[in-house]
Amino acid sequence: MPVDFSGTWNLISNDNFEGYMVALGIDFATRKIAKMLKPQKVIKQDGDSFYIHTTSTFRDYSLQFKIGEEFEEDNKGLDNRKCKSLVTWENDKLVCVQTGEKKNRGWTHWLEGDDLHLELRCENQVCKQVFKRA
Ligand code: ECB
Repeated sequence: MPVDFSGTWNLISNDNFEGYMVALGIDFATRKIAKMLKPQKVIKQDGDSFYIHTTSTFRDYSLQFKIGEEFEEDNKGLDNRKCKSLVTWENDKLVCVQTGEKKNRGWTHWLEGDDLHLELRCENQVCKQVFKRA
């Protein structure tokens, strides 16, 4: 059985989100608000097609992609920088490389027990988020 990330997920931990946001050049006032948030992720997966909607009381972000198909990502409401993104499978992990102005930008999703894990990378910063099923 292939991995299925589908579901509604609530953030339970968020390590070094501050460092990740600083690396992305997010201003102090926005960081202060953003780090208080407990975002929810809704993931809809149909084979290799994904829809990921991250919602919070402050801002929302949605993304649609297919594995192996590069797409333009606008990061609207986040750092607003455009990049070219490509998501691939690495065993049961979903790995996104975001090529653009920022070096070493990307993220990885995987399941561990009943939890959804997300590592967000930018330059030399790594943010680690864990979500539980809603
Ligand atoms: C959308 C909820 C967070 C809103 C934070 C608002 C301002 C901070 C600005 C930039 C910080 C950069 C990223 C925020 C962290 C999470 C949002 C989605 C991260 C992401 O790319 O998730 C992927 C993988 O699930 C799908 O888009």
